[in-house]
Amino acid sequence: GVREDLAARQEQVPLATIRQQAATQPPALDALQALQTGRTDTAGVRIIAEVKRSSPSKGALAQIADPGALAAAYQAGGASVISVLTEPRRFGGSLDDLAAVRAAVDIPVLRKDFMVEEYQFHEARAYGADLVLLIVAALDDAQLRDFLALTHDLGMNALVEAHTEEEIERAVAVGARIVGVNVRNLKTLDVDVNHYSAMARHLPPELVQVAESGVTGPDQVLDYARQGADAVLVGEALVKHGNPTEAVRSFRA
Ligand code: IGP
Repeated sequence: GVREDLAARQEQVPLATIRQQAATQPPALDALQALQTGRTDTAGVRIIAEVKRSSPSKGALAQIADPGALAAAYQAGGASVISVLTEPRRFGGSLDDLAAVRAAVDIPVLRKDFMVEEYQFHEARAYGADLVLLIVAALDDAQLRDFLALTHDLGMNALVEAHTEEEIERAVAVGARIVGVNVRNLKTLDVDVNHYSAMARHLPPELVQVAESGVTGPDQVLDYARQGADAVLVGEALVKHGNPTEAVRSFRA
């Protein structure tokens, strides 16, 4: 799994080397600012557009020959942030995908993976990420705190992902600035878009609020925006759409 893959990479590129590579990158872009909205203006909702080849629930979603071109097309449609799955086993992603996307866009890029060790944060930065994912359910409070501090030390931001009220509280308690509510239950993989409204009221207004998963079209984006989401993360619906620029544009309208 994730740990074995990580151990193999660390053997090839030791922590000291990857840290050095991270240090030679241009500074991370400000994803926090890119995702902040006026909130009363639902038309201002930001789109985090995802490069997603496959998923555990649906299998292969799309043949993505050129992830950089896809990301550039998302940016042309008005995406605020690009999310790139780098997890290889269940999502078909890679760090090469991250590097390709980084080279193709000049908006913030999210490394979407299961972050469980310090090494991965330096690696994210070395490959040009501006933002990383922290899944509350997968980390204890000490890890959340340490990883958030490390993320900020590296000049990046974290999208801290929660699914339950308790997880939202933990995210807030450790000082998350950007909190995502994933309406997909990661244990059952069930998607329930109505789950967002139940959770949204527990999100402090000063934090950037992100609705994740389950968007099939512009109506769902609007629905999340009306419930206070500053940004909406969309994967499947965008990779399956034939025209990614038009897709993002239509989701913002
Ligand atoms: C995107 P969708 O339903 O638009 O394809 O979902 C995104 O929310 C989903 O990819 C995701 C995810 C995750 C994937 C959210 N959190 C954590 C892997 C790990």
